[in-house]
Amino acid sequence: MKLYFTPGACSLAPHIALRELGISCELQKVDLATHRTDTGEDYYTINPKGYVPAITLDNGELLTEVAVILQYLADQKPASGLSPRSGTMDHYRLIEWLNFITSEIHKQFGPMFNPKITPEWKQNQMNALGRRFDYLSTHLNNRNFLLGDSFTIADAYLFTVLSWSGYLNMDLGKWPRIKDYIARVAARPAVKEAMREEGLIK
Ligand SMILES: N[C@@H](CCC(=O)N[C@@H](CS)C(=O)NCC(=O)O)C(=O)O
Repeated sequence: MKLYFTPGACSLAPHIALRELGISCELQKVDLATHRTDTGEDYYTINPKGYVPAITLDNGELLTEVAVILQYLADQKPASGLSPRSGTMDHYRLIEWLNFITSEIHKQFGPMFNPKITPEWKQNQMNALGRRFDYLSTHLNNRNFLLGDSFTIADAYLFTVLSWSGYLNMDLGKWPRIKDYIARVAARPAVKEAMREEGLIK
């Protein structure tokens, strides 16, 4: 298996999941500015969507979309508990979170990295994210992780997108529970390993 990633991008979520699951996987870095891998390949020839993450499976198939890759990885080690058993209410909750993170948080962050963003647009995005953070903060009131006491693939994804608040110098002071959550996930050995490997921490 090979994971195509860009340091600190949403591909960090499957990278964390791989580490948490103890699945060995080749890593291939992609430069999103040039859409070339660090071995010089045109990334569009590998993933026509042009974005990370993508994984190539041992049978040569390509799988994309963070939320789907995460579920695929967790299904390789069902006993890990990184995803509740299919058909249970907890599993639907997990999917509910994955969809919320991808559409309501991940994609609201995107424009914040656009160098052409206007102050008004930025404020709009910040307001939208702020409403999501309010919701998250209430949810995390009495829980260590999204589904309760156990870390799941949804936490790998949520942590990854929330970590972008650091690069953007966003003030999370209004949401201390979110700051605590980020610190809690960041302290996990597998998360540290993945971040170290991507050169995000020493
Ligand atoms: N729908 C995709 C979105 C992935 C995505 O937004 N990837 C970003 C990095 S976080 C990217 O590669 N952007 C560069 C591009 O679109 O060319 C998913 O959920 O995997």
